[in-house]
Amino acid sequence: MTALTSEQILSAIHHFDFPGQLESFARYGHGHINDTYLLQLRIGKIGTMKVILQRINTDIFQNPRELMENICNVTMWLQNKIQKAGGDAERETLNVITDKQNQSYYRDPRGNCWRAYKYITDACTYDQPLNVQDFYQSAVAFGRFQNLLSDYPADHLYETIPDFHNTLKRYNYFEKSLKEDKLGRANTAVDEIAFVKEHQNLTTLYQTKAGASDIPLRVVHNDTKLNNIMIDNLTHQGICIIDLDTVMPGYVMNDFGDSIRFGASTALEDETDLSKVNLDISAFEAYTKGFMEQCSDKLTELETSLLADGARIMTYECGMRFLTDYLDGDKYFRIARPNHNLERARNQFALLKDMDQKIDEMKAIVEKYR
Ligand code: ADP
Ligand code: GN1
Ligand code: MG
Repeated sequence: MTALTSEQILSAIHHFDFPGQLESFARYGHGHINDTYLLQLRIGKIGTMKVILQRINTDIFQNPRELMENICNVTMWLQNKIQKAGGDAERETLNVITDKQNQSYYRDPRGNCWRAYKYITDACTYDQPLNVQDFYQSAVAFGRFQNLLSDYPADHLYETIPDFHNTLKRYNYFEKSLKEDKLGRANTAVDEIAFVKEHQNLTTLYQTKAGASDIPLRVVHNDTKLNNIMIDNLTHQGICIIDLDTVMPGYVMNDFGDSIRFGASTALEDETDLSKVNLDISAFEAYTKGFMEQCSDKLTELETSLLADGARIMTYECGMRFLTDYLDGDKYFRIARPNHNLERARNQFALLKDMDQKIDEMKAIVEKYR
């Protein structure tokens, strides 16, 4: 995506009917995909209000109309259920703010697509859990999210990124990038490339253990990392699941696994000292407990038996995606420094190595909460 100027951002802001006067706007959050801004508005003399404005990454989400239709439908569904349960639909799910034409997003003359959300108040996102109890709470929230969408008609959702968690296709694409090696970077990632090849069996592990049709396709989030959940500042409960761009039919093991990949690591995804990167087994147990309490009754035996493998598969796939993007010239994930994607890949592979050591223990923990 091309860089944005302040004038372009201001012009986009003026196409939305936000209340009050704009006081400031600034880049916000640590997402790798969209451009997120926090807007501060002044209402009258003493009131203030915050709004989230995002430029949708249309290199990745190529059909913003379908993307926003998914998000509007899913958030309306959640708002209904939350209200029926006596909850606060303003805080417990995203709320889209339409533009002045009452559209769910605004396309500017350059083709940039903008959307706005009500700001979730009194809550934060974290790149690492503060403690095991908070991580447990995030599992409860993701398990509940799974539950609330369990009867959502999957065929009403567009596939916003085709084959998003098709690990085998991701592998094939990795091989293609490696063969092309457009930037001549392959010789700087020899060990990482070998690691991906050695773990190739993970690309079809679900299918090896089960017939493809035995694993149910469910409406899942598909990007369940900890910084996609707002944690309430006071209660420390997971109050709202955000980043709904990839809500589509998928496997529940991947949602479970991606949360573990990100939140049960002893280090940040960006950590370069690999001696610090391990699977925190007590965090794994806390997450498993919270998730299973919320939705174990909905899962088949097969799904439950594959949850721990889901963590290995998501870690492998994510590392492979970072490495592929490094080979491709950093076109997908936002980077902050050269080699960032290679470093991220190394981090994921260090984590996977530790998971490989601990997989029996992980499976025993899942059994305990079955
Ligand atoms: P990306 O797809 O780039 O990860 P996200 O939708 O996850 O974008 O947003 C990036 C960050 O912005 C989140 O991690 C969160 O900190 C913040 N954020 C997004 N939506 C909201 C919201 N409605 N209220 C408060 N913070 C938000
Ligand atoms: C991206 O959008 P964000 O930052 O929450 C990516 C995920 C990766 C993750 C790795 C749409 O998530 O698939 O697992 O980075 N999202 C998309 O941190 O590709
Ligand atoms: Mg995000």
